[in-house]
Amino acid sequence: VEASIPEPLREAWKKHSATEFNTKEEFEKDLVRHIETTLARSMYNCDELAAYSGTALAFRDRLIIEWNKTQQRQTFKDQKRVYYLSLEFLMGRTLDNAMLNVGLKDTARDGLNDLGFRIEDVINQEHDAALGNGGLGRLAACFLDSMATLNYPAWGYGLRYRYGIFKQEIVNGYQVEVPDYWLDNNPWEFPRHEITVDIQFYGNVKKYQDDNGKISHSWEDGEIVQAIAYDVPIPGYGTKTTNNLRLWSSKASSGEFDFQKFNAGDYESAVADQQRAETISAVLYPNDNLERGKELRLKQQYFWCAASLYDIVRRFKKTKRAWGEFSDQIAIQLNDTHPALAIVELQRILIDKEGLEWDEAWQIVTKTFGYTNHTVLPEALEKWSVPLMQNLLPRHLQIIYEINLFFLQSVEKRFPNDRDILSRVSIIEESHPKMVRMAYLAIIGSHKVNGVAELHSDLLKTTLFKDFVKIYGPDRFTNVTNGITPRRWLHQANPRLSALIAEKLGSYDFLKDLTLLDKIEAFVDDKAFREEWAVIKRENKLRLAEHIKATTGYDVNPNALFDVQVKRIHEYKRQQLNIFGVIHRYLTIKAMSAEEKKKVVPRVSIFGGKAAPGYWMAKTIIHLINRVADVVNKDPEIGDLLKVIFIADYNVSKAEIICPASDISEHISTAGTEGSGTSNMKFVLNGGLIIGTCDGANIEITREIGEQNIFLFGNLAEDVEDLRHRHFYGDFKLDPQLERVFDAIKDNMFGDKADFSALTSSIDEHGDYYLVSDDFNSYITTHEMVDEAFQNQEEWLAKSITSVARMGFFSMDRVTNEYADSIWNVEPLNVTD
Ligand code: C3B
Repeated sequence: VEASIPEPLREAWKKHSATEFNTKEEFEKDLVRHIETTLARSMYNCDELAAYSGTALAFRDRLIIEWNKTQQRQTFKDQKRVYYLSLEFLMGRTLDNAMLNVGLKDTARDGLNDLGFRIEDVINQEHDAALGNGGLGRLAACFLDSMATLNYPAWGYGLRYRYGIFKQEIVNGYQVEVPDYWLDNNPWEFPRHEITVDIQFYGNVKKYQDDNGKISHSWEDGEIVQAIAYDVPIPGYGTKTTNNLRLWSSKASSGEFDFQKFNAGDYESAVADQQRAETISAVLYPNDNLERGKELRLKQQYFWCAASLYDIVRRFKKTKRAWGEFSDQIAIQLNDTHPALAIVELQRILIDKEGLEWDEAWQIVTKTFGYTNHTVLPEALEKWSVPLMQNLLPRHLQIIYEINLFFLQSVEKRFPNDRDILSRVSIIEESHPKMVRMAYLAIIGSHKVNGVAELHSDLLKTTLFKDFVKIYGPDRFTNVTNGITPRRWLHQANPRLSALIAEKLGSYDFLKDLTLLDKIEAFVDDKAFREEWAVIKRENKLRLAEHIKATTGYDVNPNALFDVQVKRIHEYKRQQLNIFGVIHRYLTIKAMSAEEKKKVVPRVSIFGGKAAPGYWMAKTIIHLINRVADVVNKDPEIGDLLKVIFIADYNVSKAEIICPASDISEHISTAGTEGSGTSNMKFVLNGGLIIGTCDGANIEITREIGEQNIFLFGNLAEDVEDLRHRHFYGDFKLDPQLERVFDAIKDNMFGDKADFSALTSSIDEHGDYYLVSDDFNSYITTHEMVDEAFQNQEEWLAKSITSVARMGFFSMDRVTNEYADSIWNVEPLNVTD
């Protein structure tokens, strides 16, 4: 359908085209209009939530005007585009970020003030958009911010979950999960009821032969579910570019299926079908670094891949280009293997729907896709059972077998004498049932595979994907070390530090080129600057102390050393090591004389993070932290010397309060297990020091900021296998100081020891897979060094300033440019008007 207005009538349109507010007056006008009309409220009936909604709507108008222009510009210029496929986008709040990115936060502050509101209260009304679990989802959100800021023509594609990650409550020290229904009052999405795609499941494959003997396949019958697009505008910082995040929502198809049932008078069953269809996009799976192989999850993956590819292909076909140009126009990045089916789906579209030959299609496919691996943990690597896939996606399974056949034939040709290699690299694992190895499919179907930090990418090449390096050569594998957006993680989270830096550097240009931060190193000895730096840290600690008081009831001393570990709870991230260290500290202080106690550096140990609902060990760790907090915080012998805090429901907006308030933060995964980590970067960028293992991006952070500015401890990745081996053969003695900790736990000091026996026995009886005991001594010794360093506040400050100055490398903008150059081959779009 031609929906474009004929040329002669366009003058009338242009005359009335929507305009953007720029001044305080104009903002107030838009705000009041939205409150009085869109929201049907008035000055007699306007609470902070209504003020939030009105402000959000006013800014949304601005975003959508720029969104429209950006999309027109991108269509007109018709350059190569990037599509970022991610099952998770952990966006957090939007309003504050939108105000800062379009440069109108001060205008809004003044306007809201005139109308009776404080901007902070208004901002705090917003519900986080929490469509992700942790690092992987937050990285996708940082990508969107950077791609828009750097003017790349780029879209994100994801799922519009009705329920994001659950809300965590702590009841009697236990985690309780509460559903997060977040869509009420969400002004940031635009339903596109006109953009729908029918997605097929189940059914069977028929083979046809035409008069020339050519074979074709057709996927028939089964059931159809409809995908509806919801668009979220993504404004860049200091640019007019406003990109798009398209999220798909599922609905029953309005096609023949229900009609048959309606006609048969089967209303109830028709409604049940409707509900079944809607469950596809109902809920985000709450596992971080863990795959469970549930059919509904596979449905989600295919639903989202198929809808996104249909959309991408439709847009490409409008340009009337030849298929051979597809990969010159389109780059698709796979955020982990979750979207690996997109590879198969594109091949299916090209051969079954568009009639291309296999080889031509496969060339297009492999030139289009890039695959990012985020973890080497075996339990996180996706495998789907062949029978399950056969039932749900019969044609796709055929194509996977075909891809595998051609691949294995080529391998056999190259390595005719290597029998084993074929079974090792086969996409199909010969187990019972057989499994489809999604990572292998992703490698074979992409032209580039990258890890997310140097160590991680090296480990991929030497362990997990070793055979593929042999087959394809080392050039297919590369590293792009992760980063974070300085807009949210410095400017928005820590406005005073950002302002201080801007004052010294003469502008906020560092927010667009973070390497400019190096200029603040010149001020490291400037007394006034140092003082301001210290004041800002103190105020950020006070803000966190208020949050702690309001949410836990505990008072914490802002002069104490704030020691923070916030991230998903996982054995490999070793929150257990931290809490055992806290118990060690507690026992040590309790054994001290009054004189000795005077020398203790007061500490607040702060934890936060969610455990996957079915991950019992992680839940046990949360329970232990809360029990220790109960005992320690109420012990009169301890007073201010030690406090233990568990912050419930850690999320993006809480991270914005926590990151600027740390003195030291913990990034203490067993060496070789953390892909990169990104909160390590957030803490250092906010002037906190870190204690960490030689793992993930910690290693590159050390290289950038200097070893004298970081507290490293523990065994190295290269020694892990050996150590585990020794445990396995019983050549192992529990660290004596850890034994003292375990004795306290087994003495019921923190409640019934039985509650924690699985946790302690995993270490002292069952092989200590995460090497807690092996690293315990060096961990507590290093913490003693932290205490000592903290007593010299002047040196501590110098470390803090120097580290921030050297963090330029970890900007997401550097990351995005590296992907653009070395994987996507796309150029930013020149935004001149
Ligand atoms: C995470 C990794 O665990 C982190 O080390 C890494 O920084 C981020 O991805 C981003 O690259 N990750 C995750 O959050 N979920 C997974 N399923 C796998 C990795």
